[in-house]
Amino acid sequence: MNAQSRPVTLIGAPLEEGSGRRGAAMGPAALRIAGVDQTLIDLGHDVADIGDLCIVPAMDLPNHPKAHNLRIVGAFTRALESSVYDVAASGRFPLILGGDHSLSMGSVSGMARYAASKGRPLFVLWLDAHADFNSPATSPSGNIHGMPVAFFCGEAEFAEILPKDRPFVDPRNVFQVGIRSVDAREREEIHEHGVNVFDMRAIDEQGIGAIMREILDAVARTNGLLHVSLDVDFLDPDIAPGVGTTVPGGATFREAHLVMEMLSDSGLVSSLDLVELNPFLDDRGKSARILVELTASLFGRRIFDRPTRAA
Ligand code: HAR
Ligand code: MN
Ligand code: MN
Ligand code: MN
Repeated sequence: MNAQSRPVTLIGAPLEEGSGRRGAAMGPAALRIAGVDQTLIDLGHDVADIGDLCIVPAMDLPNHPKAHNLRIVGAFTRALESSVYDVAASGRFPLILGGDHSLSMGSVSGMARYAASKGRPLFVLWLDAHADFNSPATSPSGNIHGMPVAFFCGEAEFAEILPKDRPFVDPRNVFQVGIRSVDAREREEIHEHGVNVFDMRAIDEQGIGAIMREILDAVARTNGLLHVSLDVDFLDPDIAPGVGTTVPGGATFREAHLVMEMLSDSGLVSSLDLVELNPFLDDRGKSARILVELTASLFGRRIFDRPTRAA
């Protein structure tokens, strides 16, 4: 067993302005109430909680007609980019408590800068119903939480949020799993840029275990770092209703659980986002608790240990 062994720093990102509705700003509080810190401590980890980011809107950014609340999302992006980079550079594991998925513009950009400083490639595992590869030009909604992947791959530059010469993620190092809702122009962009997509059909046909082995082998082969971004709507809405954008036919608890166990065994994960939890829509804390359960599996909770797989 090779659980993530670095000390963990929790970073709260109470951001909801990237989504089309209110409520995700309560996500960090709900995850703390569900016991994310104590769960990791009980597993033997050193855990620090630096609290919630507190931002003021970035007034140097424009009001963009096709990127709603750009000044707030942009300010969170800057704050998270630097906070995540600093935490990783201090030898700790950044665990970001969201907040809507636009926060990954900052968290992944921070990890991309950290990986570049180490001369290692950054891979991203995107566990989501949505591909989040829109840009203001392609988005049907103008909601920035549908754009973060295009942003950190350098494909959606809509203002001077971060320096344009920052390290980007190679779209071919992005692995999206659980996808079942993609917009027409977004689909073209994904193909054009070589993002690796495992949609629900791929999970049904190949099984989640085979898909995860393929992804983990790609990361291990190149000595990469792996950032995991877990959107609540990756899960089926029956088990995780606390999210604004439910899509039927999502991952089961068992599939998500195996993803986390295999990630844990790999020892390759460098950082984690827990995003899109909307406690206002949840059913008595059910979705918050599932996120904490899955996080525990990533950090080494086991039913029984397994013999390590032959190389
Ligand atoms: N694709 C749609 C849009 O761009 C919906 C995006 C919803 N995104 C999330 N995160 N909920 O995955 O508006
Ligand atoms: Mn998402
Ligand atoms: Mn989603
Ligand atoms: Mn393009």
